[in-house]
Amino acid sequence: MAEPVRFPNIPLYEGWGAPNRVESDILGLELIAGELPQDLRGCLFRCGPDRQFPSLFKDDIFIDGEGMMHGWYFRDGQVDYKCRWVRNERFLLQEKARRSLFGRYRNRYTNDPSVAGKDQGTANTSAIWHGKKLLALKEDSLPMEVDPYTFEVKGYHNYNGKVNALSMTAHPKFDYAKNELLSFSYQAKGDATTDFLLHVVDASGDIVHQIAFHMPFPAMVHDFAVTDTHFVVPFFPIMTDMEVIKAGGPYYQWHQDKECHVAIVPRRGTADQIQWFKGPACSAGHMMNAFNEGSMLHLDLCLYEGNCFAFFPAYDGSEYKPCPPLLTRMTFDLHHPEAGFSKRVLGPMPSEMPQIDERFVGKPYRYGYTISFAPPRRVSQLGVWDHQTGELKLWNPGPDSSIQEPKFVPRGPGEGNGYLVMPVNRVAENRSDLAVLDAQNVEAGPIALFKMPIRVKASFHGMWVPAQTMQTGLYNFP
Ligand code: V55
Ligand code: FE
Repeated sequence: MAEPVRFPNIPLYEGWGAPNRVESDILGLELIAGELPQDLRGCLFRCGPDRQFPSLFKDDIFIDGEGMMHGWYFRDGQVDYKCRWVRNERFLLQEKARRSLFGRYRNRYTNDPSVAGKDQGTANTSAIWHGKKLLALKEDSLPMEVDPYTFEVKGYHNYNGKVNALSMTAHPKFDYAKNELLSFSYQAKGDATTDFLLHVVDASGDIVHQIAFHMPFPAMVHDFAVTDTHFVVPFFPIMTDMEVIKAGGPYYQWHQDKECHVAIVPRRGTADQIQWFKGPACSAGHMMNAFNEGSMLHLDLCLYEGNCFAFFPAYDGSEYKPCPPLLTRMTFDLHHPEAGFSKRVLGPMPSEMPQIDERFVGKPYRYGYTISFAPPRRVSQLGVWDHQTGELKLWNPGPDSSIQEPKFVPRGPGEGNGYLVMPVNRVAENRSDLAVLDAQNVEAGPIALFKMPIRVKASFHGMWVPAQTMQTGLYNFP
């Protein structure tokens, strides 16, 4: 007999954060405002965590939880929705046991002894389409291939054994012009290792170039950036201590007295060409974009002047100091790595989950799209940053509402010419909407708004895949 399922009363599980645990199929979402643009055909894939069963510990954290895949299929003039758990080894073991068997976030030393040596990956962070495969991503594991229409698990994708790593990031970057995927692996040989690999993956899904080196410390590397010519990899002082995790502690700790290190290297370069830039401790989860300007390289990121993860404590027990994510431009002079880097805050509105018109990944660009926190910060708005004018335009989704990460969908030639598609949290109604906006006129509100009778609790990241791409595997944006 299994124990009854009881979720603890913790703030994380209150209101919108309550575990959802429901798989859904909705054929034809209700269109409650506007019209669906005729040229918007394809699928928005997203992935996020939910809780299959109550955590083994009472202090669960936001980024843990079993992966749930979401798909909004824009087809036949309607939008269909599907969500399914990623039925990986962890999920199936727990399903059988009717309880959680895996412990603290990434800490295998806190797992139930019955699952020693089993795969603890959650596949809960993003979904991408590349090399004719739909992949559910989690930075501590290899990409998990799932069926694009049923989300049935097909197994880990190891690039024909060429990946040389136990894990790959959930934040790869697309170079649509070359149909290349740029990716990386950190702690690539296991817990607390400093092994790092950069990968160039071609259109067929083959790894064609790698750069292997060691991080300055066993860092968390959630995201990175690329320019047309270079990889840019920040190592912030959030790191893993083997002794701490063996004792059952947190997988990551914040080290305010260590420096951040940024590695910059040509995309087809070698480890001996890496240039290192250093600066005082700060951190970021997410990068907006990076680009070259002569010998200068600019990196735009949602920067915290402190610890970006409140739930990963300081190593010395010092108190967490709140700091807002501010969109910041870091500038590196490739002729003077010894000079470190400069920082310029691009605007006062705290913002996260930065997105761009991905046709401009690595290039000088004008527009950025974020979840922005205008006061009162309880709710969020869509932010559209214009780096040319310095202007920030906002769309307020309405009372007791907030948005999830907006994805840009190209419509025609020219940067910013496209749609923004995002789930909207109708918090008071405990359900979601799916909004489609014109990226060039967000203040007008949605051009199509679909009502969802259910709640899409949290999906971190995802991707828009045009209908044609799902047939050919290739991206061919205007
Ligand atoms: C993040 C998210 C993760 C993770 C590590 O947003 C960092 C940052 C959803 O999983 O495992
Ligand atoms: Fe992320």
